[in-house]
Amino acid sequence: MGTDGSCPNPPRRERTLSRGRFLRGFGVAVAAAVLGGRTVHAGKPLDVRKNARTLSDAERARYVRAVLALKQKPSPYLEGISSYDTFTYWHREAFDPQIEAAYMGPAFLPWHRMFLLMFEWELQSVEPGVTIPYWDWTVDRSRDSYLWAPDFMGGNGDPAQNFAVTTGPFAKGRWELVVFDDEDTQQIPYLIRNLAGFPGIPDLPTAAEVEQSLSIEAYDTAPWSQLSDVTRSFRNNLEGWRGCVGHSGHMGVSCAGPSAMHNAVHLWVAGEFQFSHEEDTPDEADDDVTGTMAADTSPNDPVFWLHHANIDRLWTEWQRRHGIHSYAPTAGGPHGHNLEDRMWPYDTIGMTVRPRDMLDHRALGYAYDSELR
Ligand code: CU1
Repeated sequence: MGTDGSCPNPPRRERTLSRGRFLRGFGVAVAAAVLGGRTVHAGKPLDVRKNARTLSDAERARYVRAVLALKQKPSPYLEGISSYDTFTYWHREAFDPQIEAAYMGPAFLPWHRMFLLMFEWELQSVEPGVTIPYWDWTVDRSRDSYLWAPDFMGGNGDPAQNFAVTTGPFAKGRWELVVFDDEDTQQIPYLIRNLAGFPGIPDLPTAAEVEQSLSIEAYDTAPWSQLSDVTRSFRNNLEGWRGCVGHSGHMGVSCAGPSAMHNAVHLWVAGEFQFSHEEDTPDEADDDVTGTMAADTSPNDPVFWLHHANIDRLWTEWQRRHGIHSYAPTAGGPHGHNLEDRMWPYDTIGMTVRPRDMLDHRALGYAYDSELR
């Protein structure tokens, strides 16, 4: 985890061995061409994703109910795991150095667009009509925001309990984490948050930073990674890598940070702290621990979806200004990141999902309230 203050999801690590162990338990249960059936929305009104701060009490309750239900619902895609945890699992595996499907490259935005859409379909399977709300962190930027209320995402972690979240629907004892990072030796089965407690990230990104990001003309630039020039690559600017050096491709990129934009939001929520063991022995020093949102398994924290809905919304705004079909590259990017490449894991469940298929969000059946005003 990003204890060096640079990256919420540190690049390049070896996890192939234990990944195999994890996979064996699941197997692929369903191979359905889901996208083909779901993208045809002719005549159907658009699903509207709303600013979370505008939800009524009933809408907030319905959203929370849907999320909780997915933790009980068996996965339609993988055996032996809940619908909810399927997404956490896919997200973690996307960091496999052999896969690199979701971050640190041009597909960051289209990959997550599909990820959110599939999560939304699952939500709608238990609560028809529900949509993922978005968290505009340029406006709702305090630790006292409505977001952290006990009827929504639940509160900050309790410092007396190693920053366990103890309030709200996703509190310790009510919301159990089961998918962990392979390198996570502690495997703490509850949410951890230390809001605004990450070194170097006291505040969430500002509206001015968002505006700067949206003004960048090119979607992305070579070398199509964390190394892409953040003054010229909208994607890398928004993803939030800063001060990265090294070689693109496998191994060898390190980022001095400080993280910005998307990455910074992950770290701001997660925070960092010293985990205190109940019975410390002299040879067992306290470890530096980061919160749930800093891990490869960050979807374990349900605020992940609200954050990424906002990121997706910012992409729609960039597309409105710079052209909906602006995407790069068509070739020369990492596998899975070129316009026509099939993206993992969707290809493993019989779906053909390419960045090209993700460009027009309205054709996918949804819009944001901010673009309909
Ligand atoms: Cu993210």
